[in-house]
Amino acid sequence: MKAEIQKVEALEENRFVCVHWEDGSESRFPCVWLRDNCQCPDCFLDSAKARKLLFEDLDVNIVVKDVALTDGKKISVTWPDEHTSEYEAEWLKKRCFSEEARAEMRKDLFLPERQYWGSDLQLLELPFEEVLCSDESAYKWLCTLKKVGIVLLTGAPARQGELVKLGHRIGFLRLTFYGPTWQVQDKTDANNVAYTTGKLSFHTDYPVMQHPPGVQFLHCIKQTAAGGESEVVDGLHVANKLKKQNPQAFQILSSTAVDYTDVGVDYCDFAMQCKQKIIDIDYRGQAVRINYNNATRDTVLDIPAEKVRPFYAALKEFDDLLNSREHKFTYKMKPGDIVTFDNWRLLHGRRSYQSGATVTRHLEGAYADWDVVMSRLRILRKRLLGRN
Ligand code: OGA
Ligand code: NM2
Ligand code: ZN
Ligand code: ZN
Repeated sequence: MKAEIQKVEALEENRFVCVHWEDGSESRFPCVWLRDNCQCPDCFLDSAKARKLLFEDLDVNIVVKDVALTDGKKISVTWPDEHTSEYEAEWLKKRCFSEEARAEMRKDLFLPERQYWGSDLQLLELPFEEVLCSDESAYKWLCTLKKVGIVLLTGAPARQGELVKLGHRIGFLRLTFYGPTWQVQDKTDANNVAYTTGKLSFHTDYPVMQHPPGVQFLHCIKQTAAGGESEVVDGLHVANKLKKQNPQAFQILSSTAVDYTDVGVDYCDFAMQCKQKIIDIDYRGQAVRINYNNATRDTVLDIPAEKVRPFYAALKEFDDLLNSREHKFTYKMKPGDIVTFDNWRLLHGRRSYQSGATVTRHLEGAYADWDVVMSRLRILRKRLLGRN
């Protein structure tokens, strides 16, 4: 981006600074924001890229005393107390308050674009080893994970401990009561339905946490001959469909707080309780996260009796849509496969399989937080494309 300033002036009783760009467009910057974001060493700690200026020292009614253009690349502002601030053209352009500039910045920072899918999913496969050693591959992995919600890594050694390497690749894994990583296999006195040979219907993991893990990794170490197939569905896509098809059901699922419970011992003893909406929505009413695990949904249901059946009916509609042939994608993991997916967006399940005298199926699982994954994605992007 090459931003050049043609002219700068103070407007509206010096409460705004207006920058006229060479392409004829203009940006208006409120003075209080400019003063707040002075980049001088007194106001800003460059080594931490953080504000030193204290809020109690900020006058929210501040106006500029003087503003001037220093070549085409910088503006200089003098404040009533003679403090001066300099702002670079490119820095200002990115922070322009116009709707378009803010949308652009939002896109850059959060990559909100989603590609919805159903049974037609084109599941991206990347070699595990490449993701570990090549920045291009790791970047492609994380971008697709964000946009599509699922990526399959292939060819990993079929042994425990490989997910820890993936954790190091992004930064670190998310510890939960099931341990830093956890072993999905048939266990006696299982402390979770996942640790049996039973079918797992579509669910998100850990809705019993206030902040459920954003990303899940499942590494197939051993696969059973019959059964044990995996299923995934794009939960946000299906939630959008439900909203169109049955707005009332969507309204119920996005406003009813459902109790979840998980009590037991694993990494240590735990007694988890949480209230979650099955469909979380943002301020515009858009579905942003699914919190649904039928196994850990509590017997306690803290809603008035007359709302109970309508709630179940709404959930049935959603569940039916999730399970419809056009929405779900089925595959079977092979030893060495690592499926990585967005646990806020996808629901996943597995078909039942036969129990045996010895372990016939073994997956190692782990969680990561979206904050950590997005942080790694931004660093890789900067390294590869030279932009933030
Ligand atoms: C789980 C899970 C999937 C599988 O452990 O939560 O969804 O294929 N496992 O066993
Ligand atoms: N495991 C697989 O919500 C859940 O209980 C999901 C979690 C046991 C770590 C299962
Ligand atoms: Zn300053
Ligand atoms: Zn699961």
